Amino acid sequence: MRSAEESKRRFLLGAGGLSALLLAGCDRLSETEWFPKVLRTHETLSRSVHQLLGSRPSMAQEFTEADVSPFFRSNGTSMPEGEEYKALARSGFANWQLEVGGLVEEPTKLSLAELRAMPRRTQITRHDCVEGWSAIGKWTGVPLSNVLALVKPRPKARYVVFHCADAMGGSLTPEYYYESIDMDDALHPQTILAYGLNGNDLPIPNGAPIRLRVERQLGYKHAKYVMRIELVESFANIAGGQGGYWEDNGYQWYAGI
Ligand SMILES: Nc1nc2c(c(=O)[nH]1)N[C@H]1C(S)=C(S)[C@@H](COP(=O)(O)O)O[C@H]1N2
Ligand SMILES: [Mo]
Repeated sequence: MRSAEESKRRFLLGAGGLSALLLAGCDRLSETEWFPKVLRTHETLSRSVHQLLGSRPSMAQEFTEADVSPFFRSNGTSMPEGEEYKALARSGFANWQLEVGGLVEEPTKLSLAELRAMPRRTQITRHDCVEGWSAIGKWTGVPLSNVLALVKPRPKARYVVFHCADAMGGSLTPEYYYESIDMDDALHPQTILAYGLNGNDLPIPNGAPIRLRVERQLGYKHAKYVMRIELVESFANIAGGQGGYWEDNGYQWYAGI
């Protein structure tokens, strides 16, 4: 069995900054019997810490034009492999359609032009990657809440899953990048499907034609190359069952900043 100290270290490594900060002062907790057991369900603890203290901030900080980073680097996939995506990219995504389905009354497909015609929001925010870099960008897109209003989520829908175009390397059967958020983040005003970065079309290295911005969470939650959105009651039966590609590889599901 893992020692309590080891469990705590692992948790701190995986947790968002705030939970880490809070738990840093919790040495005595780690000596109690129940603490290591709770740690086995990292996600539950991380989430309940946030809920208990009401610490999911209401809005992520927004910045000014002067703060925008001169270059917004790319991380992870910078060009999805696969002919289907490449063909879409060649057409300037004119033939691309976002599929929205799952637990909704009215599943639909939306073209880029249709998304651009919907209400839009522009926000200047800081992106924090767990690998240790940050960048400030100006994002423009359609609030996810507007897209959800269109398809009418069924009462059972609890999570929104984003299925991406890029297969991650290293295995025989392709594992596509995916991510998920709960309804609280899905309906949040700063949660947008971004098609613009710094006043231009979203570049391919940053997720064209659309990528998720979910500003109260860390970089890996911001799914790029989103092809399909699925509303679900549980993500237990999707890929590794942990709610995201990196989550299936040990990262926290709730990656609060
Ligand atoms: N589809 C997809 N989305 C992704 C990734 C990826 O590899 N594929 N990388 C994630 C990570 S770890 C980060 S930090 C951000 C990077 O966004 P950027 O390329 O615009 O910097 O995208 C996230 N979303
Ligand atoms: Mo990241």
